[in-house]
Amino acid sequence: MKDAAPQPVFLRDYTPPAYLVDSVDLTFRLHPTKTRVISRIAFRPNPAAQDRRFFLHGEELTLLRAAIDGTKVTPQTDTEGLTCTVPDAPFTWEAEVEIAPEENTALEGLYMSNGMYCSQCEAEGFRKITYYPDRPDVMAPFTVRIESDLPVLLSNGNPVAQGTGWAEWHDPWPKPAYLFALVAGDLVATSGAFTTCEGRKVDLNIWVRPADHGKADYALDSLIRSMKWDEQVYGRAYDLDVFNIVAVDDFNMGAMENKGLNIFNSRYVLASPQTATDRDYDNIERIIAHEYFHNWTGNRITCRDWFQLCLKEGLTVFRDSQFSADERSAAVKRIEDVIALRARQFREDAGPLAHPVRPESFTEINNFYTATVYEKGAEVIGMLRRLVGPAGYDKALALYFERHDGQAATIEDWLKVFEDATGRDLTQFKRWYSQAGTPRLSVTDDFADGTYTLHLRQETPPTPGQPDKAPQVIPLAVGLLAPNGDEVVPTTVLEMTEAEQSFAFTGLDARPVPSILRGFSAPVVLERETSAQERAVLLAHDTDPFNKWEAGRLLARDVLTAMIRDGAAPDGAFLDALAAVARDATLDPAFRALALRLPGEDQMAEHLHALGHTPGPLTIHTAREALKDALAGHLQTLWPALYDGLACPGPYSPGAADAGRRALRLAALSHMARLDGGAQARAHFAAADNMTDEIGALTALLEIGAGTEELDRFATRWAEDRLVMDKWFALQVSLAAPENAVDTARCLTEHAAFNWKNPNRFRAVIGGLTMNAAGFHDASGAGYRLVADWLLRMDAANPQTAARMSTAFETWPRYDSERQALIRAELDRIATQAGLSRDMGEMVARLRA
Ligand code: 0A1
Ligand code: ZN
Repeated sequence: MKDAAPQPVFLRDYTPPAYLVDSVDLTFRLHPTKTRVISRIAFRPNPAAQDRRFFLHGEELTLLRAAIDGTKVTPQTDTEGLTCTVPDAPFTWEAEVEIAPEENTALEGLYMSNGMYCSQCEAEGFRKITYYPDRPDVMAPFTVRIESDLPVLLSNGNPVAQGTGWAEWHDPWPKPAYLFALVAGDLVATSGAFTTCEGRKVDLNIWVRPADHGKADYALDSLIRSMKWDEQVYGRAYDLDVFNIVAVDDFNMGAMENKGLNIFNSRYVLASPQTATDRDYDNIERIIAHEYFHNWTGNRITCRDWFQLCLKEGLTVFRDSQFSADERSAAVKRIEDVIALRARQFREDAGPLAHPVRPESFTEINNFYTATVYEKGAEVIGMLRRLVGPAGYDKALALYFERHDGQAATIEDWLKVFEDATGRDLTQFKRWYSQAGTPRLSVTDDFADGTYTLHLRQETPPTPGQPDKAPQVIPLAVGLLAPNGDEVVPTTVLEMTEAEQSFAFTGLDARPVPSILRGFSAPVVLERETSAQERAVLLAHDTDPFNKWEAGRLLARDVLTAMIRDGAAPDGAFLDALAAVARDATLDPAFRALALRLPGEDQMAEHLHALGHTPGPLTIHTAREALKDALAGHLQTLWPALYDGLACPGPYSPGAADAGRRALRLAALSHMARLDGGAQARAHFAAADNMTDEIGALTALLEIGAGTEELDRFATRWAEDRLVMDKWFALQVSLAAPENAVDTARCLTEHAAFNWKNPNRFRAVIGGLTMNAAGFHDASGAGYRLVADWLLRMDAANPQTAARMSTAFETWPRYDSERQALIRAELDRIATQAGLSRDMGEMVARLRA
């Protein structure tokens, strides 16, 4: 069975489970290579089922015994699971299996990390723990007994009893197996308590290894704020007596929302001012919130099947973005989200891996935890909210929780609550879930007799398997400014539904300057011929902070385009416009720092490709550096003033205000480094008392090709801190000069501390190289070769992490034919490797198509 090519599954083939589960009892006798898992599962035929075949998923298990209602049975097993003859009535299934957590390098199922046992079951990992109907529409209460000498033994739900060498847990809330979790280790907790609005007192614990004690305060604080926020904004209260979070060093993803027992990649839990940057703090807050919010959007209401992944992920990302916007600055959060969306999701949508927010088929579901499902999934919800308004949204969500609590739901269910709550027909809107690709919205305008008309045309380019697209519903937030910058028409939301449509604004005195797609009201690419002059008006005067920033970004993009394509000189008017923003003390420093950030090299490659150009990555890199140098020189008097004026008084605080000051100050420092050879950055590095400043100074130095000594000092100081050392590995590869990047990466893979089986370390070095666009795409093909070598090596140990990294190759269509041939050769080499995983097999097949 396993040797045949893995077959895709299709959304249209869904059938209800043959048997339902009333209860699950599990006993774990933990041992690194001989863990025993004893299961006792109460099954009952599903009246809604179409067939009665009894099949339990199971992979890499040694079945020791099985019984039905106490009578021994001998099921038929293969590499995917087992079948057995069962009664046509409720029955109890018992089985005992053996597994070897220590040998589990895939980090899926039950595995070991630094001496501790932990589990990762989403999406289909539970089948590596015991035989079970491992599908999300089978929900059951779980009771778990853990036997081990390790001091801390945790599972889902509430603690029931414990003694020396054992503990029992019970989770009363029916859940799918992907939310099961188990942790056993020598751990210490940072603890707190929270009383819910329903009066339930909840014990909160963040468990870490003893050496990391003291670094979980921010995570705990973020958790408490998330719990409060979900009560206040969504009316959702927590539903168990304890909420545990565990930090694990070896983890494939960011974190996991297992019921009552979230498991986190330690980089998203551990923080101290000395070891974590502002970005780390921000991520911790966001991801703690994300996993906590899943308790309602994912756990209490889960997905019927994995095609519905966006049901929980899009909604939960949307909710965590709302939370971050409320806790920090909404404007800055929106800009950061859009930067990330464009960098990851638009890139995905434009290449061979493009897929709808709700895919219709997959071979390996782990390959679909993507920016499209998560981030575009969240954008789709943002559009829905804009279309029905905040009150309509709140009404629909209340109905969603009321109607579907305890169920495994679908996107159809989700849209139906909006239709029922608001009376709106969402038939056309649903295309956002089924059509892949980023719509391109071209805009022209005219003005006559006081009437200003916008002419809109939408078109979504073909994507794999979808040559033709139908028009989508696009909520377009628009405001109009007078030529002097005064706002004459405040934000209105136009609803575009046709391929071509016009909207008129009457009663205007003069031709206005339009501010289109305010707040980035839809995930589309806006195409409009605009004068630099108009952009400067928007940059200076737009009341919409997103479009104010966007005007600056477009100016920068056009200046860079001219430099790359035509060899133009840096544009003086642009530098002046940016100077005005950087100088404007009425603006949030965090906003100013974002405005100073030039579009990335990858973004420029994508933009130029869309315009029909294929410049070399080195040309893009050189032009961007030249523009940064020009900016540094043009504002040379401003940088020291910003630098001196923005020092944070008092001790380090991770709050948004101080973080914004540091961001702008470090932006100033990086420009100063281009003028003083790094003198100020060296001093800054030496004096830094927090990791944000330390990394900021080091970045400024590496960007100008300096910093060797500082890198050494950093490594000596932080040798024992693996999360900080990840930064050391990543920074020097991603910021290496293009001609040195591959050698730097190769050299680091030979470093004694390059523990490649640790996903964070692997991502730091190999991922670091793929992020150095000009280095990775070096004309020699050496970057491609090195990455492919490591993908193959990692695939044999950890398919999920390897397959994820293969997306580095998704941009091949935008490069010249020599590079395309080099990439293809590497993809061919991977594809023909014997024993390739299902994960990687699917990825290379899609990449090569
Ligand atoms: N559901 C988690 C992310 C996650 C997904 C898959 C995993 O293994 C394949 C692990 C974690 C979240 O959205 O945070
Ligand atoms: Zn999630």
